[in-house]
Amino acid sequence: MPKTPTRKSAPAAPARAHGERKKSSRHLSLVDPSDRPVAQKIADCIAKAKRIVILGHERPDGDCIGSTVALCSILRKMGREAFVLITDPVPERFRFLNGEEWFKQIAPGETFDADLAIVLDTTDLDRLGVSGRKTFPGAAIVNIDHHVSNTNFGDVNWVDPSAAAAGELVWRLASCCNWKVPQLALEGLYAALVTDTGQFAYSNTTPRILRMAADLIDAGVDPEDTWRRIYLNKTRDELALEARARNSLEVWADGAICAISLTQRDFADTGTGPEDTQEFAGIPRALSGARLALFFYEVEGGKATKVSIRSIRELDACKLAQQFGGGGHRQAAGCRFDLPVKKAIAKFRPAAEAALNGKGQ
Ligand SMILES: [Mn+2]
Repeated sequence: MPKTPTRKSAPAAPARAHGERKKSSRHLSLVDPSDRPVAQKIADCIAKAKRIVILGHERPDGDCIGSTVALCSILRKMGREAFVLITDPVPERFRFLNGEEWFKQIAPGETFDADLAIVLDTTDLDRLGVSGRKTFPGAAIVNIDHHVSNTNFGDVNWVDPSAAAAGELVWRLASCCNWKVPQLALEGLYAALVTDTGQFAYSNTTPRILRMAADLIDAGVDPEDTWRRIYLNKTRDELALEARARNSLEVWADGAICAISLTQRDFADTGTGPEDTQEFAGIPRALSGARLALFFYEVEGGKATKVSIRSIRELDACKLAQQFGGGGHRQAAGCRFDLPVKKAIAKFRPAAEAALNGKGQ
């Protein structure tokens, strides 16, 4: 008979009154001495700057919003003039991070006056969604990222693919520099972790990240509340879009590749948009035996198609994406075609099938 681990039921924790915070462990177990040289360089850049702008990638996700809000609120707590620059609106489910007064919406071509730009969670300046380098002329660039395909575009670069999220790097930076982390920043960092690890499920769910999550909860983050706001906050339209996505399912290569797709029509009929699809890459991934999971969706009124790629450990999704000018992580990557969805699929499919056999890898 298999041994069943005995589990003592813990006494129920006393309910914590809303707003009551434990502040015991804001300075944490995560100070890594090898982070010190780069953390010092970044702190020097921040100390010299008068006006700081923080940016993340286009189509912002939980890590992007969470880590930029967190860093902005940390810098503001230090009395610095800092803003988060965005082109795409903050998705509804991340608005509880309520840093909106610091968000500056900026149109492509517009410039912003700052002497330091800190870019988080972004592989290259083309992914900013703004007009890249021209957006902040004259500003020095600090590049903090965890994507393996990062192009080291900054004057100071901290690219650590072993980090689960850009939020982890912000936390390690704050820990190294002994900065105070306000409540909003704690919540932003937790949102960054929970989203980029797939709710602590993906291969980037390291002991370090779980310790960090524990520190954040210790410091006052309510995990259930955060999870509800992010994941249980869908509209009927979004669920209708999800039904369409599930209906579109195709299986190729004897079940090794599972793909879903959405057209402009699907978005128009359900009153939704590509920003409502952030978890959809997980749908084809759930098929038993799928080694590559693909999600194709039309953007820009159907003129272009984006592809989200998820892979098992043995396959390199990033290399597959790079064949089409994209990038990302080993098991989660993406690319884009200037084609409607059907044509994009026709172009991408042979490369996906070849990748199964280790070609182009
Ligand atoms: Mn990220």
